[in-house]
Amino acid sequence: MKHRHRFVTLGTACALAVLASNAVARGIWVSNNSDSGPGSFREAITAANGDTSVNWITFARGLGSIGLQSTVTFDGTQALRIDGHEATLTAAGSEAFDLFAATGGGWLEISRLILVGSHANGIVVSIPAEAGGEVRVDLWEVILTGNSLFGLLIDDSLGSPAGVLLNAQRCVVTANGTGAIDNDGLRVNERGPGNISASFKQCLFEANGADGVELDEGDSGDVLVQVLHSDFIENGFLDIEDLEDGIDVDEAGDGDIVALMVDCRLDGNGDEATDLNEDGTGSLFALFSQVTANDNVDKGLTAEETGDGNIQAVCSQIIAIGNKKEGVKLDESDGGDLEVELHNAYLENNTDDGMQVEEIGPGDVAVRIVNSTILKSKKYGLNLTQGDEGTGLLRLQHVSFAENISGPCKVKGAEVIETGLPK
Ligand SMILES: [Ca+2]
Ligand SMILES: [Ca+2]
Ligand SMILES: [Ca+2]
Ligand SMILES: [Ca+2]
Repeated sequence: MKHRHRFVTLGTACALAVLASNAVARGIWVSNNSDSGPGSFREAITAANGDTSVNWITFARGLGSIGLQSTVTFDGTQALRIDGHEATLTAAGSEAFDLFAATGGGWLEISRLILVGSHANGIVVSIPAEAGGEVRVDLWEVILTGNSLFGLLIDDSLGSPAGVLLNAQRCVVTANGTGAIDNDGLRVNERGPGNISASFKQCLFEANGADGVELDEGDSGDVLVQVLHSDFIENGFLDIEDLEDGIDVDEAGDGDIVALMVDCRLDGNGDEATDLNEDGTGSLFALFSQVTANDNVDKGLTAEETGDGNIQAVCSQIIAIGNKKEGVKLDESDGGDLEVELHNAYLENNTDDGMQVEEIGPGDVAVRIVNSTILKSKKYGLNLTQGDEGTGLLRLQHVSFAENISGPCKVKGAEVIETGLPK
């Protein structure tokens, strides 16, 4: 598998937050790799389930692999910090069970733990129906690999009032979701009130059967996602009827999508590199910088907004080469405007338009492309449509189009202002 992965030494930036706010917090040591019994991980969790003052569980160094006979379930409501010290949890035998489950709705922090080879899910965090506020999950140097269903599932499908706050840093999520269709490397299902707030830093999502990451926010509430220095490579290959994406964000009902993506690579995914879908009332705000999306089986970078609300997107230093549909595609429909700026982009050899922008329903469209090159598209370099009432403006400043088979630009319903050519 091709990827460049970056585990930057952060020194003291580790900053695992101190969980314990009460003075009587206590911890339990995992001292052996038995499935159960004294000193085992299972026994430590059992103790935490029975005593809310247990706030941390630390594995001894060098425990190696722990073959579990069944799921280890934490059902306490307290915050819990688990430091795995590079221990591996895996399934002993062929029975299908999740390796680790948390069902109490407290703040869960897991570091340096490897979860591999479950015949079901790696980790499932089930949010209780009565949970409020934000259920927080922090992952630090967690490896989820070769689990048949989800690598990590955070499930709020009971529609709790709570939102989900997820921080993943320096995590590796690979080769999960190969046992059944629609099982992602990492999935958040959020229902009822509440936001999904997710941050991924220096993470790798590769070769997962469905999406690398899917964030699914179904009712009132926003999706706020930042993705920094992370790669999404060759995900979404399992279901040939419905190939899937590098990162898929679905927001429905009231609420916005706010997406920030910096220094990321999204290559060779089965469907789109990014698939941002904002539905119902609310807008989509996206800032992409230093993002590469090459050789994806459908489109490269895409965002779609329906219902009342706008798209505002700024894309700088974007590379999209060899995608099987458009390199960059933005669709805004129903009430609302579409505004996009593309700076220093290089779009080459995409099998549809290099960039396609469409605004349908009432609202204005404004596109500004600066210092960019769009070449060898199988259709147009740029295809811009103002579909209904509303103004349209396309500003091209130092944009080079070359060898686009249908022509450099197709513009419908928009005034074109072009200045300068690249030096
Ligand atoms: Ca909720
Ligand atoms: Ca929503
Ligand atoms: Ca919405
Ligand atoms: Ca709209």
